[in-house]
Amino acid sequence: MGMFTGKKGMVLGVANDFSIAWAITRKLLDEGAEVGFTHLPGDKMERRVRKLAEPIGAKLITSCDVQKDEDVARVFDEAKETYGSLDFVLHSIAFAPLADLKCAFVDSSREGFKTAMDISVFSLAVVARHAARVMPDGGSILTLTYYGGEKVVPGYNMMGVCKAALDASVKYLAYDLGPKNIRVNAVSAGPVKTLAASAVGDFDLLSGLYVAVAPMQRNVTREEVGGAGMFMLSDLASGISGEILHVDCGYNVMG
Ligand code: 0WD
Repeated sequence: MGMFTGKKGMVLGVANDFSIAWAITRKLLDEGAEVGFTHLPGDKMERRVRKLAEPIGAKLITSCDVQKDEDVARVFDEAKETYGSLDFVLHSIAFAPLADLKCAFVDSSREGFKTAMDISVFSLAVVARHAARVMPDGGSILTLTYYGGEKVVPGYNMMGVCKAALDASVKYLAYDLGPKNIRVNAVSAGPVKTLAASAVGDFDLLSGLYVAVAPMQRNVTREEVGGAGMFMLSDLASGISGEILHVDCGYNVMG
């Protein structure tokens, strides 16, 4: 019997099998979880997610643009119909327009900032609000953040400001939902090569920096981020809420 036997959850943010959300999902599946998925609207995005979700027998695969309140509400209505209730939700979503991601924060656009904050930060609050409706016995909500929200990481630009706001959101949501026995946490992952990462700065330069600076002198693996994410969603972490767990080979402790 696995740690997640009999437990059900929704995963938002699988783009392909390189996605951090997929690495966490695999660990959840290993432990016996039942998982439903959302994908961005559009045939291409749906096909990508179905390719991964159908072989594992996912009962719910549905579209969701987190910028639309009605989409998020519908996802959790469908989750209730499909699963009755949920034990966990993984929010592994971030976006900023490429032009704003690539330029210095000082030069970024107002529209780009609104979009990036809406998708990468506020969506966690909306997801948590609707997820809470289908977690009558409590639950665990996890998001993904990055050190660039704590300290300046050259090239992370606008997304660093978003992650700072996301980290604060985790703490306020943990406070809001704690009385319902719903935990809200984040895993702060070191660089992992994914679609989203390829849009951020110079990935090879950044991962080289981790090898040079991190106490463990290497980069974190996808599997390690997956395992830590699974842990935070599991009952083993039942006393942890409002936490930003660094899974970065120790990089964050260096001055
Ligand atoms: O090194 C890394 N890859 C790190 C990533 C280090 C630390 C943190 N993270 C974070 C990211 O900032 C993000 O919050 O992990 C999270 C997941 O990122 P990922 O796994 O690196 O990236 P990816 O596989 O691209 O998944 C992000 C997904 C989108 O994929 P694409 O690339 O197609 O945009 O976020 C989803 C989408 O599936 N997404 C949305 N979902 C719903 N509504 C929306 C939206 N409006 N926009 C993006």
